[in-house]
Amino acid sequence: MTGFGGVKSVVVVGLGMTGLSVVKHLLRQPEALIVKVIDTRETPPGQDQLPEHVELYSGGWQQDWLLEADLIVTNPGIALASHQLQPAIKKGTPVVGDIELFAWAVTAPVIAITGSNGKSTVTDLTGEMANAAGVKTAVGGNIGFAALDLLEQEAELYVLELSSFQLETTSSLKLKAAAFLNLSEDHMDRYQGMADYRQAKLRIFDNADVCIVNRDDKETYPDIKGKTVKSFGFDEGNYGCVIQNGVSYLAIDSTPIIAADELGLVGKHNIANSLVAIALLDAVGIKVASTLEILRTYNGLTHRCQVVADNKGIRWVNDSKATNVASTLAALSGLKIDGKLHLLVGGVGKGADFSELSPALHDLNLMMYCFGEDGDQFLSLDPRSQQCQTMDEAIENLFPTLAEGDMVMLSPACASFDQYANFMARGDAFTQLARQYSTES
Ligand code: UMA
Ligand code: ADP
Repeated sequence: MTGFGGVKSVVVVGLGMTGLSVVKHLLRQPEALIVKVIDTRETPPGQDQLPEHVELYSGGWQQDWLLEADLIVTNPGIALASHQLQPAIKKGTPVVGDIELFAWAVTAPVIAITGSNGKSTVTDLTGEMANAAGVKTAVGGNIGFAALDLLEQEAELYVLELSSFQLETTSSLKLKAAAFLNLSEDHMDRYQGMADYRQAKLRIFDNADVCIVNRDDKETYPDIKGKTVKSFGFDEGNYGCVIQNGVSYLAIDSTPIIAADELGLVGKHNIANSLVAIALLDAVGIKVASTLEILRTYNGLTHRCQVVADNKGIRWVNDSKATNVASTLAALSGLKIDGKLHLLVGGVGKGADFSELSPALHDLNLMMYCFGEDGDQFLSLDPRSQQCQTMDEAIENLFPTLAEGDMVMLSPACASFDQYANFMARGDAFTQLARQYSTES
């Protein structure tokens, strides 16, 4: 199935940003589709923007609607394995996501990025570089802008961040180039295990002309033979690093492109992220030389290791986007602090094993504050920890102990849904507290 042929009634499961974009897209179709929405939440986000003539059932499932539908479109937050979807699936009703609808509609070339960490950075950077090269590029997907809404922009190139959730319900997205950045434990409350999670991510390569993989993480390689594979890594090789006269350069096939020290982004993981952006653009024929200025000036997205206050030698760092163990590990690796690190962790753990953090914590002069639903799971990792109900309480406790050279960092290794609408709201709350307290110091 690659279009709406024969479809009369569509049920959208889950409203939010995705559901709204899907409804708008369905209503734009010439087929005069009958659209209904189900959301299991009592007051779904986006309800106020739903056109009046679209029926909404909220606070649970509506089996009759599902069984009568010709097509079901799910929000990425709804697992395909949800038992409530099974009767319709058994009946043969197709279940797709918003990215599949995007695939049916898009006419310009598409690039996509998946992985456990670094997706948003690579997606945004790639979009900025492509635009700088004069290609009108639209950026969206899991990064926080629904893919279907991008179609209104009539771009020459689309760059999509795709989550494993979105890939589960996508089967015909043709990609000029696709990157699988890395695989580390995340979303174990949704998947049976790592193999299951990896298979969802590997779907990005199903219809990709060029597959970009991580030489340091073999789990990112496609299982299927015969694919065009290009790789990135810190050694020489397709997209890699070379040292000339003692200077480390990012390189294509061992030809230096830009010195690592010239990058606007900091941290070893961002050398990898920059190499992926270069690889993706190279795959669609965009000359890297025309994008180098962006690599020099790009300094990242909000909520990712961002210094939000710096007063009297005390830095406050918002890394709210660190929603799993590997991203918090990346934030801790190579940290340079003269004083003490006050690390704020906790939230919804998604079934993760946090013990991998222990060695990284051990080497740091630190105090750890553990808050939220799964905050208690961090207490046993290091004796220098304290449990708090909320992030506000943690900051209230640590503030009187701060000294010059210290850093206060929110890098929670958890999702935010227990106490905040999303990671952005959590990061904004931290930023506000940081600015308020740092001017008091
Ligand atoms: N939910 C229900 N019942 C429903 C519908 C949703 O309980 O009927 C729950 C889901 O469990 C879900 C949560 O509500 O976890 C959030 O749903 P939402 O309505 O806020 O979703 P959208 O606004 O449509 O946002 C989604 C992505 N959210 C998820 O995949 C959970 C956004 O990624 C994405 O930016 C947006 O579509 C546009 O494409 C966010 C995310 O956290 C940033 N993604 C995960 C991640 O990056 O780890 C995958
Ligand atoms: P995602 O969209 O996959 O969540 P982001 O680009 O938003 O990724 O970065 C989230 C966090 O992950 C950052 O705050 C950083 O600490 C960490 N991170 C970024 N890039 C990488 C990478 N290539 N490898 C490991 N961790 C990374």
